[in-house]
Amino acid sequence: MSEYVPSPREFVANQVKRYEESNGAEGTELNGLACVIVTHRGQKTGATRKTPLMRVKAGDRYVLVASMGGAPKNPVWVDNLRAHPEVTLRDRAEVLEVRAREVTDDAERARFWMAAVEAFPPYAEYQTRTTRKIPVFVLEPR
Ligand code: F42
Repeated sequence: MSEYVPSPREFVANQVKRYEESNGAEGTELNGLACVIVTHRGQKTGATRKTPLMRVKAGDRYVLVASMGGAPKNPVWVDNLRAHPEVTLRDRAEVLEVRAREVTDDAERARFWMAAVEAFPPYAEYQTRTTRKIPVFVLEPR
């Protein structure tokens, strides 16, 4: 495992620290809604990166939404997952070794998008803020 480089966003780096140090007992929510931590590999630096995301499940699958608050550009973790889809997902005390697959089929995406908005309603508003089609990934067993 390459060196972990924390997010330059202090709030994000702190949440990852609390979440992992408490083995998923603390730092697991944002505004009272559940979060997960995705550990992935930097596609430029090869560094280990850890990104908190809202916890979205569709059936037994986890779904990742690259909303970035509806910003015009994708978060760069999207580049990492596209280059290195083998990631680790932490959901509280559970840690899963999975593979991220970007969802391109419209019907499949609509199903996952519905689950995402149900889990975190602001996603719907974020999508109205940008012409960027917010990337959606589904995590599958390796
Ligand atoms: N972001 C979302 O997009 N969706 C969510 O559901 C979400 C939920 C959430 C909950 C709690 C919380 O604290 C944060 C949450 N966020 C959510 C924000 C999320 O954690 C990320 O901070 C945000 O999505 C931005 O991701 P980012 O990967 O763009 O992060 C930037 C700030 C970053 O870390 N940049 C680094 C830097 O030094 O500027 C580089 C990181 C990196 O991966 N570099 C790659 C490398 O090789 O090391 C190269 C990447 C490239 O292609 O440039």
